[in-house]
Amino acid sequence: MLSKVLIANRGEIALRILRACRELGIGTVAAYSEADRDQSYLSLADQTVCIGPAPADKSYLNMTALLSAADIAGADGIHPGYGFLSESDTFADLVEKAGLTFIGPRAETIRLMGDKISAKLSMREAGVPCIPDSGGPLPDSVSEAADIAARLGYPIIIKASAGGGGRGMRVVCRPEELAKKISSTRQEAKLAFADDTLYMEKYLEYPRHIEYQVLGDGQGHAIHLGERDCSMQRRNQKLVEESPAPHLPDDQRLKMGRIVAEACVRIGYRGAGTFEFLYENNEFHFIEMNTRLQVEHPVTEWVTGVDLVKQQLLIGSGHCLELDQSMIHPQGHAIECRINAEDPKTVFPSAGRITNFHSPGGPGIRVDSYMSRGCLVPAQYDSLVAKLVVYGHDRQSAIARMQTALKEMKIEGIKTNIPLQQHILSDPGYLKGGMNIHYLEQMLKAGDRTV
Ligand code: MV4
Repeated sequence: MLSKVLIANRGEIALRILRACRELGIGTVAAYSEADRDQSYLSLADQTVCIGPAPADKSYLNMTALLSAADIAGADGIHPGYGFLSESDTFADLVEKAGLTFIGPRAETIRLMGDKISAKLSMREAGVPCIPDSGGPLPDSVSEAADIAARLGYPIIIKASAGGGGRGMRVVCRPEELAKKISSTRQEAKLAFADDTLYMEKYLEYPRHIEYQVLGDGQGHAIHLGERDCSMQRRNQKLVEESPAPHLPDDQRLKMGRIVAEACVRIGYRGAGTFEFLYENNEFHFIEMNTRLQVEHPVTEWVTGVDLVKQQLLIGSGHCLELDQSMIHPQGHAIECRINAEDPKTVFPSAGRITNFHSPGGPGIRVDSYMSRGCLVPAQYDSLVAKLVVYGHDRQSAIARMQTALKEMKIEGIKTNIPLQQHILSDPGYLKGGMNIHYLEQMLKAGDRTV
């Protein structure tokens, strides 16, 4: 077993990882920036190390500082959480070269999936259904690109191969727009990712975003833990996630799970991962794989009963997967609302001191948060301050619980999106379930409200 893990992250996910380590008897080193020095979760760690000033590039993204901290503290593993360095193949490489364990996939797997063209090629080869695309990098010649677009049929979407998560993409509806949009996407990709490789896909207009959770041990075993519906999003920010995905036929749900687990075995996947799909006209289309733990992992934990962070730590310790597919039987329904520190009208981040915090409780309620009364929500980082997760024996009872919990939750001193979450949880479309990725933005526009 790993003996001491450095947590290269902050906030609720640092706390989540601390708790899992303690349960397994693994020592903990919490890395923190100057902006987080007074956070209460740090007191749960065996050791703490300041890794630099507030700006993320000087602290949570500072590979050298994190590696020195791990060295000084005597850690033998590093958990990157999500965001920050969690999908950096360079960091994973450096960690392993320093003789430590990176808790995540091998650096080559991160690299393979980070390049969206190679990710799709390898997944298509492994039998995962993908959206029709250019089959490789988009050629420099505009007329050749136009031929590919014509073959796919408009509308098409141009994406940066080094992008992902919604960055560096353009939808093209008519051939006249193609040349201009290719060149602007190329420019943006070069600037943002220092790589202007592009690819083209058929654009799906009204898909749902459904993703599959997987675990692999890199030793020939892999399982899936069902799916999550993450279609309730605004500006590429997920707001509500749930498992199982509403109105998805069971045979299809299971078939896609078998396909992704098999694909993980094929590529020797190690650790926790997520297959992102667009689901339209009763069909799944793979778009990307995330090679890390995700924000919304608790909904999967609740319906499957599997502690995903503990599994990551066991796999990182070199254990074979202790679970097999026959042990996974998702039950009931779980929903997560992301609670963000932001102005509900402008969606502008709202930092400051928490003057009062009341967390809801009772059966079927889980709150993952680093907040306490008097704590500081720094302006430098992601605005997520809490995840409110509920469980019910079915979707309807989970929704009732979430409505009650949202009313009970109190966060004072900063602005939050709790009013927006209450609005969503009483919206007829949400209550029906199965809305597409554009639904929320349309609903907010139609209601002429910005909360
Ligand atoms: C797409 C698409 C439609 N067609 N690809 C945006 C995030 C990134 N992970 C992929 N994205 C999309 N790719 C094709 N071929 C629509 C989106 C998309 C989206 C996807 C998932 C969740 C929210 C989204 C919001 C806008 C666009």
